[in-house]
Amino acid sequence: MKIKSLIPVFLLTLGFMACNNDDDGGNTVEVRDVAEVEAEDDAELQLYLETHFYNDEDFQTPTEGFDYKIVFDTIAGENAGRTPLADQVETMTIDFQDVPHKLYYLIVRKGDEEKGESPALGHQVITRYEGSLTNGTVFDVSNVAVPFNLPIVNGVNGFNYIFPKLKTGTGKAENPDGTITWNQDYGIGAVFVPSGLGYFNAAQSGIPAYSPLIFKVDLLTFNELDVDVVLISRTETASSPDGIPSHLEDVDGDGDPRNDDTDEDGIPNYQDADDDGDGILTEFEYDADGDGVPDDSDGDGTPDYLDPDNQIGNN
Ligand SMILES: [Ca+2]
Ligand SMILES: [Ca+2]
Ligand SMILES: [Ca+2]
Ligand SMILES: [Ca+2]
Repeated sequence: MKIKSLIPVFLLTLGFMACNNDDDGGNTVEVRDVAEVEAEDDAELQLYLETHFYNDEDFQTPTEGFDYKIVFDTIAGENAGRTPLADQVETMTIDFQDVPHKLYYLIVRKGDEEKGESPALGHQVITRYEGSLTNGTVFDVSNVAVPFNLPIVNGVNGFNYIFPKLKTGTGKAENPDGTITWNQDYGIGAVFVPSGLGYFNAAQSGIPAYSPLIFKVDLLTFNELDVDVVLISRTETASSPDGIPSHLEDVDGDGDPRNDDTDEDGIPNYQDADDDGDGILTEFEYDADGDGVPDDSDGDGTPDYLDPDNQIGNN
């Protein structure tokens, strides 16, 4: 009797937890039509951009102690004459499930024009950031520098695209107390992300399903990555870097290494330790003669590591 009566309670509890599970996996609600959601999100973002401004005057003439943080506010009252973000943002178009999505971004400070460099998808960026909803609610923030490996996979795809638009600054200085101060010339920007390039129908902690997202970022610096893996069983992989930085494994040069998969095995080259699938690891085919130039043994213009016809003993 006791056990029987416990079962429905147990099931009820599980059901409740599933409904309120807002941990990493997200709480997935009904999947809506992507184009329909995109249109709603774009309208919401446009409205936000038309009715809000940022503290551009503070950045133009910084007062002592200015923290170089972007502040958005509503155009109203004493701020009625401020320039709407809509007049200052630029756009790019990124597909989600074959539906073009408009991403709006704001360059507040590009970075150092002479010494600064722009990262690509494939780099690890070191950034401070803040993520919020269009109602201003902040769901995530880091005021200390943290690393993100680009491209972000299974996260906010829209977050990736602001960084290549910015440049780094001239570096940092260590203070007598051991803390770091970044020179005030690194890139600062924001990106306005439709939910299709965010979490779409998967609610997260502090983020309802189908929420457009806003991220403010500081691009402090970036590093090269080399993240290739080999399959050691059907479900397990082992790290096996191939010596080619991820951002240089963008074979078609479109700025995104996720769509370059020479052997079409579903693993893009930047994660695949054997790009052409010929059984010889890229690290042994790339520059076997060590002259710093990728080898092309049969001279057909396709380097050996991307050329399955061309392997040792098959020249
Ligand atoms: Ca690599
Ligand atoms: Ca590519
Ligand atoms: Ca592959
Ligand atoms: Ca190979």
